[in-house]
Amino acid sequence: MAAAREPVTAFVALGANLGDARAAVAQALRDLGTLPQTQLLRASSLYRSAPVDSSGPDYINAVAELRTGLAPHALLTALQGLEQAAGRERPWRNAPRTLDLDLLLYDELTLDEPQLTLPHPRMAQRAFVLLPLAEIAPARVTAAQLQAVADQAISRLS
Ligand code: PH2
Ligand code: MG
Ligand code: MG
Repeated sequence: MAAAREPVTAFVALGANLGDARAAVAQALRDLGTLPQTQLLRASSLYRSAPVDSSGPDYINAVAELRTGLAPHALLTALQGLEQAAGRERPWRNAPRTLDLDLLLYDELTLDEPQLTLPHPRMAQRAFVLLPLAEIAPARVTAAQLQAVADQAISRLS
């Protein structure tokens, strides 16, 4: 067994636009808290957003804050396991999907590896990440960042 690590805070972006996307994102929020050595600290509201550099139906998006003792790559592998369990297929880049779980932030770590770049390299360009992140962790998002994505179509669901 891997040695225990000091738990850190991590943020995960959730998205889906195939099948019952709303149910898939809601279920994934619950599943995140069942990962080994991991607690769900906060979940944003669900948001409906128009596809950005993608196609198909509108997306359902959300952001979760985790406390986790998993190492970054172990957490990434666990997230990919949840995507697989939700029937994720990858026919082409940014294809419509049943579930996408992206690691946005892992403590204050910066990483630039083929498998994992932290912070997530495109998070600041995407309203569907910034709005739910600002809802649960306002200190992580600036007004200028929100202003820069203000033209992207997104609405918060009740
Ligand atoms: N994810 C993408 C590409 N485009 N657009 C929306 N609205 N929501 C997403 O989650 C999303 C996207 C790549 O992961
Ligand atoms: Mg993604
Ligand atoms: Mg992804």
